[in-house]
Amino acid sequence: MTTPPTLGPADLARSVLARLGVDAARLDGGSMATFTPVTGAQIAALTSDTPEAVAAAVERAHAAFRIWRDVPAPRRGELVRLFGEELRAAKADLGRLVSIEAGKSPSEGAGEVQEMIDICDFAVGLSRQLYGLTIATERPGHRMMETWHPLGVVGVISAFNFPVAVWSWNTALALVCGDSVVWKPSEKTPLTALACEAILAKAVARFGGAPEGLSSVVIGGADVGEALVDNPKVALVSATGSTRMGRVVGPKVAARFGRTILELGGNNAGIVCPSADLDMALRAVAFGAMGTAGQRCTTMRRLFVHDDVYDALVPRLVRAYASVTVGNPLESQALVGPLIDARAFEAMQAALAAAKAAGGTVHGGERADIEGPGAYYVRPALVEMPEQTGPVLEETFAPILYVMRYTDFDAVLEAHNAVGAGLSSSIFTLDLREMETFLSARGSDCGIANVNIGTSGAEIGGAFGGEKETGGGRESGSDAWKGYMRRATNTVNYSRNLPLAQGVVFDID
Ligand code: UN1
Repeated sequence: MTTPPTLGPADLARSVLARLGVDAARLDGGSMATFTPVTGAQIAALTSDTPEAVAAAVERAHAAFRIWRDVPAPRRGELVRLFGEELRAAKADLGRLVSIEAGKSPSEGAGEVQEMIDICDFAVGLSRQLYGLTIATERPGHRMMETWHPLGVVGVISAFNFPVAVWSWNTALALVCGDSVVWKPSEKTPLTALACEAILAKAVARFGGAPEGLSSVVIGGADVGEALVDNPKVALVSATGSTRMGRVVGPKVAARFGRTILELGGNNAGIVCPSADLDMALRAVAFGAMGTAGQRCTTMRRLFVHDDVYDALVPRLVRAYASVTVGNPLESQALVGPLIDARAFEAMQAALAAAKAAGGTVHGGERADIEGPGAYYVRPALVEMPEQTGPVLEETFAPILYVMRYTDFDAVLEAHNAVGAGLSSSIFTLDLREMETFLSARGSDCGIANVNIGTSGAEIGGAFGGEKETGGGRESGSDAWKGYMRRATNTVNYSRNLPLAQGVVFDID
């Protein structure tokens, strides 16, 4: 057991913010109240930025970009290296603040900050590897190549559930790529954003000479987000949130020919095959479905279990659901913390009612009386469904796992892919044919397809994102950096002739 802190979460948040260098004067007097889901208590009342203030931040970011793009990329990487150092020093405090503001367990709060450190390390290496191709040309005495150039201002819109990591994935890459950043955090988690701003400011001060306005935070609701999305000087909008949000943001940015990286909803599934290691599947499903109180984009929401192993696995899962610890993440070792707010609770209850109406058998899902009426703790719900209908087809951002039987492998692949979202997926099997088929062109249609691990908890080294209604964007590792740069194809003629491509003749006297 950890020793209960003497301060309530609101006071604890304020002391952490002060330690991280956030000016206390910013926390009061505004009309944007922020709460901790841990107890429901108010922490702060921030002042929202106006759309004019957002425009001014974009102007400053654009001016900063024009300077930053000329700084050599490895030198830009040095700023990110320093940021990684500052994050290491701030890990405990920032992780704690994530737990207070988003309700994550201490281990998940710290894990989120670790993702930030990891992406910084990745981006530092990348700052010396922004490689372009050289390409064989059809013309003698010519050279063809690709060069990658900084893109401009990146607008980052992030969600409450990964309040700091997703920003860092974007920002660490954007900075080494020569871009500037304006960040609109979720209105549910602005304090962790202010903390990140303060931590980055320490790295900027040590770096010396970074242009003013290189990375900034704008606070507010939909109007603030819209001001970013509509601003033609924002070259790339990287937005994480619901598919509904993406349906608004995507067309708006496309209408001005801006670029987007959309990381939207997921309806991630696991398939447990007859040969699966059931002990392993049990643990993986438990973490994937109940971890972070079911509030990850990558949370496992559907589980298909083969008829042969259903009765060996599902009753054990039901017992794990009944015994998992739910509680105040600041004062206990509970694995499952609170839902973010009342709306999340209502959405969960509505989905469970719909599942029941569709013939589902619900285990768990009731509200847990922890920390009084302003906090929304629930028992995670496992729902045995006769088929994939109704709420099973939708993402409900809460800990609900719909479990279904299957008998035919091809049919289960069809069912797996028969939802709108396409983020993450996993299969539990020791059968090579099943595994390879799942990973093949006719297998999982998701951006992430795993074998013998769950759907969540991706490392930063891979490209993160998904297909279909998940939006198609990719962030963090692999070559996701290309989304933050513009590509130029260059053909250089070092001969004394001017041969035209495709053998075209155009002779003038
Ligand atoms: C998200 O939920 O928005 O794979 C991101 C994971 C984390 C990131 C999730 N690395 O679960």
